[in-house]
Amino acid sequence: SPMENGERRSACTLMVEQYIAQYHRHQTSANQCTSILIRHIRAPVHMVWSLVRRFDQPHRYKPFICGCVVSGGLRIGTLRVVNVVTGLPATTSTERLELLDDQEHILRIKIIGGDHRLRNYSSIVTVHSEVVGGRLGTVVLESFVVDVPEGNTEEETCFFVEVFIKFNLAGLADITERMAV
Ligand code: A9S
Repeated sequence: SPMENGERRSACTLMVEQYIAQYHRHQTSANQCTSILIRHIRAPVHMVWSLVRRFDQPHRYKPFICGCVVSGGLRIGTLRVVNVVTGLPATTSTERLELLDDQEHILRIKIIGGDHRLRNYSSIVTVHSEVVGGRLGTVVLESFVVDVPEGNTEEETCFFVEVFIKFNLAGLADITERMAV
């Protein structure tokens, strides 16, 4: 019934709000922008996390990344240099693993270099189990904070980053939903 659906939806919204309050707090300074994207995936949380946690293999689901070289294991402080597909206004990005929590399913990274315009970019990805229509699924939350470059507005910067994150989350959903069937 519509009533039940309404109740279920608001219960999910409450959970997501709780995850955001708990895991997605960023310290932002002047001239930075921040936002969060939410993606529901019809695959179990362990499958989704198995891809997200691979800091050394972002190209498995990020469509604009074609390769990656890492400096060490999946430990805090490990750097990766990702190669960007041709046709974008960047070729590489150097990124640092800030947190990989296999219990709570949290990945934090920072971008520390590269020939692109994302300065002081920091992101948090968390994955959580949810039940949709009696099936086990996953909700992925990805939030970020980044400097607003000279000559851009906060809105433009957020939109730019959100486009890439949306494609990444779509790639993640595609692959894990195919693994799940
Ligand atoms: O890959 C991510 O987690 C998120 C983003 C926003 C990555 C963006 C990007 O890799 C490009 C796609 C190349 C766009 C970087 C670091 C800079 C860009 O300009």
